[in-house]
Amino acid sequence: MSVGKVLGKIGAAAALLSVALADPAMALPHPWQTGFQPAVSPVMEQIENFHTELFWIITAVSLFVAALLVWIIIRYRLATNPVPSKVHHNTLLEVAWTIIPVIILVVIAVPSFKLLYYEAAIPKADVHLRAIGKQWFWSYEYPGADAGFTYDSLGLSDADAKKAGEPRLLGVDNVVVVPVNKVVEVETTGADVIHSWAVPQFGVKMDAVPGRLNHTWFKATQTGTYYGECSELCGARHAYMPIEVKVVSDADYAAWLAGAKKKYAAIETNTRLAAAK
Ligand SMILES: [Cu+2]
Repeated sequence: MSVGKVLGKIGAAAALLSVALADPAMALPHPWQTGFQPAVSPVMEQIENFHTELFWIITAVSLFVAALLVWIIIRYRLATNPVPSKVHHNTLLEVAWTIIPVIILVVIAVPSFKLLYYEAAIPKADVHLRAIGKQWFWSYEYPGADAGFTYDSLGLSDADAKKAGEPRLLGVDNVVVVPVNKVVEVETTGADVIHSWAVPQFGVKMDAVPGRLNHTWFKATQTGTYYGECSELCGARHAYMPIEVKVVSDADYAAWLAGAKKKYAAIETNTRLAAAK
């Protein structure tokens, strides 16, 4: 490969990266990505903050242990310390290396539990969505008097994704549509085996278990298209049941809802929840 070609590739990658960083709604995973995709919900923002806090604590502990190790290797090597110490008790030291890790664990536990409870306490929902995992696609239900329809959402083939301008293995035929800045309560269940409904930018990952109805929530703070994957190994085509969520304005949501009621009303579904058997 010529130098020009390599530079061209680097330029293209940098352009892709700058687009991804500038616009969370365009933030698809990209090669060499090490951080999260940009947060688009309050839960994901808090997950990121917690992750950053943990990162610094872990870094400090690792550097301290590594430095101690290097110091001991050098200071107490055979050449400088030919007669090993026979000391086998030091109460102060033992109390210190018990208490200090306990304090570090408590410092980690407090924000961890706060976040856990924040995720678990579902605020009053504006929109209810049911995601039913099936081998190997998702069915969605918009329950309630103002909606009341069901549809299947299948991953696109490579050729169809290309035609539709959708990313490979992430685009679907019938997307989930939700309004921006509204609390969406998601109920998940499985119709056959365990699946998991996950959208990283919302900080959502909830198992879809046959015979159970699990609850989670998100509030998307920016319009755009967000992607996820089934995140529980569910069989041969586990990697081919993506999730695509379009976050739109209230007006666009109302328009979509009206159209979806008509579009999906005529479709006979064979949704059979294990929970309802
Ligand atoms: Cu699955």
